[in-house]
Amino acid sequence: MESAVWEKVKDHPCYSEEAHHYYARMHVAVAPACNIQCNYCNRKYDCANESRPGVVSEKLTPDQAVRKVIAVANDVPQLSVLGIAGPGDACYDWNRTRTTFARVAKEIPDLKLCISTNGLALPDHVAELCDMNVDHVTITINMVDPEVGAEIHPWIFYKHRRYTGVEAARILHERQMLGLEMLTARGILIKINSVMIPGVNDEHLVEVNKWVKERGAFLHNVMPLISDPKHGTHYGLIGRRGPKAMELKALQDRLAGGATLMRHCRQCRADAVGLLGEDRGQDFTLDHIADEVTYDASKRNAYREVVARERGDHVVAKSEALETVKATGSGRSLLVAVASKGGGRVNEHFGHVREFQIYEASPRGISLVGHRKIEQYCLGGWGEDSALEGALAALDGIEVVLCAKIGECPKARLTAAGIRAIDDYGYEHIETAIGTIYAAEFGGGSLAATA
Ligand code: CLF
Ligand code: SF4
Repeated sequence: MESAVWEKVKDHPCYSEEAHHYYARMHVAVAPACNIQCNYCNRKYDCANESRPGVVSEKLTPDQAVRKVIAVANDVPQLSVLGIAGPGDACYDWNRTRTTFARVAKEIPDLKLCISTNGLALPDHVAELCDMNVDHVTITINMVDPEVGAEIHPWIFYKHRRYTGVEAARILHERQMLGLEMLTARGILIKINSVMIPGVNDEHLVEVNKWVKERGAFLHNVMPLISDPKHGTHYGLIGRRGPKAMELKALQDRLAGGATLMRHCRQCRADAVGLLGEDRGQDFTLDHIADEVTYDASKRNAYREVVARERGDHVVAKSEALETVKATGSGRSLLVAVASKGGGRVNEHFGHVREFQIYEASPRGISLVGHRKIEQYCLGGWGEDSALEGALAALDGIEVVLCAKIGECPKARLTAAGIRAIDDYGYEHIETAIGTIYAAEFGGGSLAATA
């Protein structure tokens, strides 16, 4: 990667898989209005228990948003990016987006600014995005064929008119491509988000991947449709299902070699705060924030120094682990579910896991290929049997679970399901642990202990 590009992505948890172990994002829900309808979206208000895009607990004015950003920056040293990602469209609700960014940039100049948009209004704001030093823009592109698009986006509102069906999808498509080309020509890094909707665009996303690669997209993030009748979305209500974890992985594997894939997305809420995969949004609702807040850079600065050292060690550990894997001479791949709460280490107890990071080890590398959410197994000292059943279902296709600690009972249940639970590498770098296990499995190395 060119050094100028690395400088832009090295602290961005979404644009760099490595950075996501160390750095956090926050979203402020300042842009509630939207100019299109997606069949997977219901901009529901006040539902704190759901984690999916478009859902927020409170919408903010730009003034409130600035206070919140300062409060989070003072308290969450990992914070490196401010994103505006709904619950509507950041480019359509432009005045609120622009005002918020301008005010935050004045208070905390080193915070990266990031937006997510459906692309319809994007070309109108490219010049201002460049002026505001926005280096990262996400465009949600689910189709390049308007016939497919009409099944996903029933209407758009454009130039004071409502359009429907294929005509609407054609306009949306043209505006998305125009915005993408304008931004890449100006050196802004573009991530494309695509929602994988089985039976609608799953096959078609191969074509989308080609188009966005040809137009210079930096990353392509294929996310699973989240669909449930309780969400009140069109797809939820008609019973359109999301893809299974292994179906998503199969499509992502097919796309390897095309536009570079992002595989660590957590489909954040529009008011998410914290490392990807954790959400501290409820700690920073307005009732937790003082009326007057002043930015104090000390915690963030101290944290950056620690991360710089940690990252150096991590790079060495990764390269040694890859050598260990290659030295086995095996061509096999191994899927491992890792319990981690950050820092790139195996540092979470099995009973506390809410999501596993999924790694694939093979002679090509040891890479994060996804995550699986589960219900927390241990609550208040007791293991919940139903949660364990859910975890077993979520671990479909996984051969090894790596965690800092696991009790005898869940370990035995995992073993009975054909999954080995290993807790001998607690607080090790993830790649070091996986490399050692891989060598023991396929290369005759010795393993500290296995279930
Ligand atoms: Fe937010 Fe999106 Fe910026 Fe990241 S999220 S606006 S690029 S700062 Fe990241 Fe969350 Fe996935 Fe988005 S994990 S949903 S990709
Ligand atoms: Fe919802 Fe975003 Fe689609 Fe608008 S563009 S309908 S906010 S998912």
